[in-house]
Amino acid sequence: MTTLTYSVPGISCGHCRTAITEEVTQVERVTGVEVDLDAKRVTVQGSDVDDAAVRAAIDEAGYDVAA
Ligand SMILES: [Cu+2]
Repeated sequence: MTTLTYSVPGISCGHCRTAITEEVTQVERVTGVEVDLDAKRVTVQGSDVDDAAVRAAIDEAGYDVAA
């Protein structure tokens, strides 16, 4: 089980949460996505999840990962 976290400053509302969740959920082997609106953080769980694929999915949703 892998847990990856990403800081995404552009997150501001429920729409952001929905957009990011929909994209990241489609990444292979991802079993859970949490978007924390206050912390502006995305937490991804799964088994052997590809970090680059998650970053690409967040980008696809229209958001930039801070680091
Ligand atoms: Cu929003």
